[in-house]
Amino acid sequence: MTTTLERPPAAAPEGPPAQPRPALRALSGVLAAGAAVGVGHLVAALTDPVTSPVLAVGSALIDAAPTPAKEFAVRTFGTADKPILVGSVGVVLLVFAAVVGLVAWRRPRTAAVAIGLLGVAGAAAALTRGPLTDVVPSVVAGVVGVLALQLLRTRTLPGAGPAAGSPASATDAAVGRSRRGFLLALGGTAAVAALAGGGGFVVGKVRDAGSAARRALGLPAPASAAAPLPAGVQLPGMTPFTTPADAFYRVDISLVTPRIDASSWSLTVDGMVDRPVTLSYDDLLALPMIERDITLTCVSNEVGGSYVSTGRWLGVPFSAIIERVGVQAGVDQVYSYSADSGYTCSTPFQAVSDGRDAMVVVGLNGQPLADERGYPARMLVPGLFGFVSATKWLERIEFTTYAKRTAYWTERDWATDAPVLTQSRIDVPKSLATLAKDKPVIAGVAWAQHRGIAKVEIRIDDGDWQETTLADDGGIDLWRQWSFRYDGPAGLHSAQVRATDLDGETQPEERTKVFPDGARGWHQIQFTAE
Ligand SMILES: Nc1nc2c(c(=O)[nH]1)N[C@H]1C(S)=C(S)[C@@H](COP(=O)(O)O)O[C@H]1N2
Ligand SMILES: [Mo]
Repeated sequence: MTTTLERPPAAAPEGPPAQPRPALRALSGVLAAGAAVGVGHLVAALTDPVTSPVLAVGSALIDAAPTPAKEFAVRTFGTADKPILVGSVGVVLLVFAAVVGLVAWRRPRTAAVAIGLLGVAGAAAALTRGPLTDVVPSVVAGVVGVLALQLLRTRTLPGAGPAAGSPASATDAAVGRSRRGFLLALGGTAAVAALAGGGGFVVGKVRDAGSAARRALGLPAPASAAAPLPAGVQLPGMTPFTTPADAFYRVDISLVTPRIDASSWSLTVDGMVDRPVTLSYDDLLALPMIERDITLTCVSNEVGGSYVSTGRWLGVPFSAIIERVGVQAGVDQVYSYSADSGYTCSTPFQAVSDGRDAMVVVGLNGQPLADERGYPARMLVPGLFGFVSATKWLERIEFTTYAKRTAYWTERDWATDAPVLTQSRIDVPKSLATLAKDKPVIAGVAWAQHRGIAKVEIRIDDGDWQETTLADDGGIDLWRQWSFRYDGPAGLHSAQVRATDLDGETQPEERTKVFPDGARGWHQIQFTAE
């Protein structure tokens, strides 16, 4: 009896259930997903920022992509193009959410499952890099998404659009009410998305400011200071000999810059050693330091590329660490662990024990390392590409063997043994630029760390190779600037450059890709002589 009376009189069973226009449905899906991601982001900001759902998925993609699409992945993801990756994940999410919104009124259960699956995807992604607790932001996001969509959907169901032929005046008021309710719910969902997402952003900024304050503490003076630098080539547009810290190239797999608290950080040195040790930041700073100018290069540097920089590094020499722990016979690999992203790295033991300036770095260009550069400490080994030597956010060094441990990039089929290749680059003029008549100088840099540059040659059009003038030498671990006075005819020309290292090896002409052990080939530009 009561049941029949409670049924709404006219509206229900005939025809399809009422639903908002497609644009509003799609918007509902997008806003529900937005609220989900926003709340997830806030929860992550308060715990561990990289567990934010979209970032967790992006990070998992970085790890997963290289095997099927190695070069592309590293060029696109393993490098500075992180916003592209995050943006792509965002676009996919947006489209997915819009489609979910479109079907939500007809297939509410499917839609709820689909939104929930987004949370599951985020949680699964977070688990690939972190502990079980890392799933929390994504799980919360999934729940928020399902609830938000449910709320929006139920706000419109009672006759949002009058069925064809129904008496308009009777339903108009109800329609107006439910439309207002729906729009209010839409606005509320949007507000949750914006406030939570914005809150997460602000929390992140506050954390950054905190880590900057800690950093102001300063560093000890080196026991062994760097030699004075050569004067270098002074030309407008020329690459400075020392790269300013904020202009240094950056390559890593960390989607969110790690912010490590040095006061609770420590570095463990263990493995096949007599006296394993764990050093606090203060312990590390108390050891005698060396300061050296060293050029660092990435294996992903394309011919003519910019993944090469030079800095004045301050750190503890590996020789001191090796002596302190007593490395045992049979060790052939230094296996280093990053505190972030599960990143690991293989370095030949020989390269840190043959007398070169391999070190655990704490400072760059007179300042403590910046967060993106590996604060509180990182490794650096002259003569090796960064991916086999320069672990940032260093937390453990294990002396071991290649038979026992395999590094992050080795698992993704990059070379295990990767000394830097000899490379050279034309920096002035820029390609397609004009060479001024009053100062027709072509110039650039060349590097072959730990072998040294013997000569740099240039070829104009199809002419003979001519030797350029090398700037003063800073040592074999540093790049070398070169310059060349152009006295040829006016008009459009090409210039090619090639370097020869002190072992007598000249860069080969044949181009190779960066995968698996670095790009070969000659850099070439076109320019117009006035
Ligand atoms: N923890 C961590 N360290 C890392 C990496 C990384 O992805 N994670 N990338 C390496 C690579 S490939 C290079 S080339 C150098 C780059 O150092 P930079 O970003 O300070 O220039 O860092 C190395 N150290
Ligand atoms: Mo690299």
